Amino acid sequence: MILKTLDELAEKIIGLKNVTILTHARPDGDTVGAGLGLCYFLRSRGVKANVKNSDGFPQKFGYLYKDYEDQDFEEQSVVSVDVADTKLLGDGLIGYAENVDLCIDHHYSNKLFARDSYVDSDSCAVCLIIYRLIRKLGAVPDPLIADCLYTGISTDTGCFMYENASPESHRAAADLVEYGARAAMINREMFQIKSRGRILSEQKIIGGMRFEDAGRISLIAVTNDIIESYGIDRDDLDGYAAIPLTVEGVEIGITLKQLAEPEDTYKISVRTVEADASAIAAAFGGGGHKRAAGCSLSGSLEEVSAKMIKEAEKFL
Ligand SMILES: [Mn+2]
Repeated sequence: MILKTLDELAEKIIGLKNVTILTHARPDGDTVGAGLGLCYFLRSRGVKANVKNSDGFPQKFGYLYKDYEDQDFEEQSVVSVDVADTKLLGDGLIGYAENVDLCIDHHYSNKLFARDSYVDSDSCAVCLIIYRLIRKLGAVPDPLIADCLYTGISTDTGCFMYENASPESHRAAADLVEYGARAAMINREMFQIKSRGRILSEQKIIGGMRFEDAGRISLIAVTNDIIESYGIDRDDLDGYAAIPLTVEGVEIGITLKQLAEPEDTYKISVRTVEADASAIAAAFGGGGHKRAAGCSLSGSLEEVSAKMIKEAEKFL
C-alpha cells in the first residue's frame, strides 16, 4: 500500500515492534542518519530496534554510532530507509528483499518493493521525513538523534548548496541545532576533512578533467590506477562527483568510477545545474534525482566517456 500522508506513516510507525531497520549499501549520511535516528527514536519509546547495513557503517559516521549496540529480540517488523530498490541493500541484506514491511524514501525512482511505502520525492532527505515524523508524534529529538538527522539533511543537500535545500530543510536544520545537533563539527567531518591520499587523488583527477561543448560539459575519471596508487577506500568515492560542477561555466558534470571487477565497467554520476540528470542517466538504465543521478556502462574509458558526453549534449 502507498502511504500518502505523514499521518498514515505515523500510524504505521506506532504499530512497529522488534524492528530491523535496513540501510543501503555503500551508505551515505542520509541512510546512516535516518537509520540510526529512527532506531534511537524507537528505542526511546520502548520499542526494540536495530539498524543493519550490508557493509557496516564507515568510520566517518562514528560520532553517530560509537555507543550503538545491537539489541536482542525476535524480529517482527522490517523498515528500509533511503533504499530506492532492493538491489541497493547489498549482498549482506539482499535476503530481506521480499520481506520489507515499510519503506521510507525520497527517491522518485523508488520501486515500491515494500508492503507499505512512504515516498516523498519533494523531501531533500529521508532524515527530513524522520524529523517530521518525530514532531508529528509529539516528540522532539534528543541531541544524538538531532546529530543523526542533521547529518542526513546536510549531506543530501550538499551542505545546503543544492536546489533541494528547501525553506523547510533549512528550518528543520535550525530546529535540529536547537535540539543539540553539532552543525559545525558535522559539516567539517562531512565536507572538509579529507585524507591526504584523497586530496592528492583529487589533484590527479582534476589534472585529467575533460571539457566538452565549450566547457558546458565536464568529465572526470576515477580509475583503478588512481584509487590504488593513492590508497582510496572504494566506499568513499562519493565526493568526487561534485568536482566537475565546481568549474565555472559547467552545466553538466560527469564522473566515471571504474569498478574493481569487472574492470571494463564504470559507475557513473551525473550532476547538473539545470538539466534533468535522472533523464540523462535513464538513457543507460539508471536513475536518481533531477540534479544528481547515476548509471553504469561497460566499455573502454574512451567509449564510455564518448557515450555519456553524447547523451549529455542532448540536454544542453
Ligand atoms: Mn537520501
